[in-house]
Amino acid sequence: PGIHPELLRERAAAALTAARARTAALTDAVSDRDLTAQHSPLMSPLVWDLAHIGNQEELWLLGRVAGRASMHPEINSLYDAFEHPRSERPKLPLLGPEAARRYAAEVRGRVFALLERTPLEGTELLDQGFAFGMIAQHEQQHDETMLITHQLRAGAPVLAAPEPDPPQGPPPPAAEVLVPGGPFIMGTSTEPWALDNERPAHVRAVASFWIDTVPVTNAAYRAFIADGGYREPRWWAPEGWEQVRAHDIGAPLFWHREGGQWLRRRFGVTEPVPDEEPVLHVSWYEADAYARWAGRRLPTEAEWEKAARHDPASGRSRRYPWGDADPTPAHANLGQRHLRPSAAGGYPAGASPLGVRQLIGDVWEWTASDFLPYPGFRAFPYREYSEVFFGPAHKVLRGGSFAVDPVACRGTFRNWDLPVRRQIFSGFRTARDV
Ligand code: AVJ
Ligand code: FE
Repeated sequence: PGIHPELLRERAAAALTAARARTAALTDAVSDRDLTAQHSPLMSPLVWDLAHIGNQEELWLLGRVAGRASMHPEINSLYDAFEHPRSERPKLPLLGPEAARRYAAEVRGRVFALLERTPLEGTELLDQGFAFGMIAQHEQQHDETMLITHQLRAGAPVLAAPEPDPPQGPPPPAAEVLVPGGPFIMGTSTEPWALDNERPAHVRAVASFWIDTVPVTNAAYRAFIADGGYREPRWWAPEGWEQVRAHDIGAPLFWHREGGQWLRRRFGVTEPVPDEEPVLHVSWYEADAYARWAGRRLPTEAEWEKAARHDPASGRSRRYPWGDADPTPAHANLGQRHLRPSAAGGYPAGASPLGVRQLIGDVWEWTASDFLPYPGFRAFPYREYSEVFFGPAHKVLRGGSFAVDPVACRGTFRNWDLPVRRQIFSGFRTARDV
């Protein structure tokens, strides 16, 4: 039974509109000078993300779907992420803030007209509104990237959001959960807007393992620091140890010590590091070293997904840990409703069938696994989304952070990055063999 075409159209329009509201909030919050400045060589100027969002939307929806010629062919190469590394983007003849806003708005106006009269079926790209959903997810992904740029920006705070509630409901009964070994269904062949790397659904077996009920907290991570974790090469992968020594790293990014206390800077505010919050802004190497110090290890990607989706009662894999229903604020901390992760131990309504908590939202969780294609993978609709990143250079992150919009978050969603990266909203949980 297909979804009613008008409902699909409404969903696509709502997803595009929500993404643009977030883009506007992130880019209207700062001056033109801040939009064109480079706040870190790791990031693009915000004004690049803004026009890149419009350009990808133009290329895919007006170009590939509607078959129209480029509005401004000369700018396409400026906004091709593969032609210019982030560190060089400020030197490009980019559209200025007003021109970038106007361009993105003009594309959007034409896209809404297209959506009105395009059947959401007939081709793989249009099926169930996929191309429109892909573009809404792309914009939300860049909104998270822009939020990372905001976090790296110096100066007074410009963003605000309510604090998350303290944990609601009963605390988890135990610190770790036993996930029984055996096969489960990993990935998806039915989720309409799932991206190519999440496909196809396939059977994967894992051995029984224990996994942390909640992500590793700042308090737990501080014990690793206090125990000299950053001074002990035996806990570290060789490249991680090299990074620690070369950059004199001794704590997560944005932490510093003052008067015997750990403080951290968060969107322009300095505050004591909160004990019960999941640790944030750690590299894969830091996560891996902590786990080794704790006598544990990172979960593999398959273990993470089995813990998150497998329902032992039915043998099915769920869309989310709590079931197939779309996320609500009771399930998970998503969508930049807050500017930080929620304390560990909340969201009982978002628990998996076995009782694992906060798998979705709060912090991206590093896994032990390299980013690799599933058996039967097919690049769609372009090789540069996933395929060119497959291999041992990138590690997989799962679950999504507080900065991920629900449209770009599912039990099957896969993120990836270099193991040295720590400006992303990354944390982790640990596991152990039985
Ligand atoms: C999936 C988050 C790794 O931002 O590099 C954005 C998403 N791809 N534009 C990224 C993406 C093309 C991608 N990540
Ligand atoms: Fe992009």
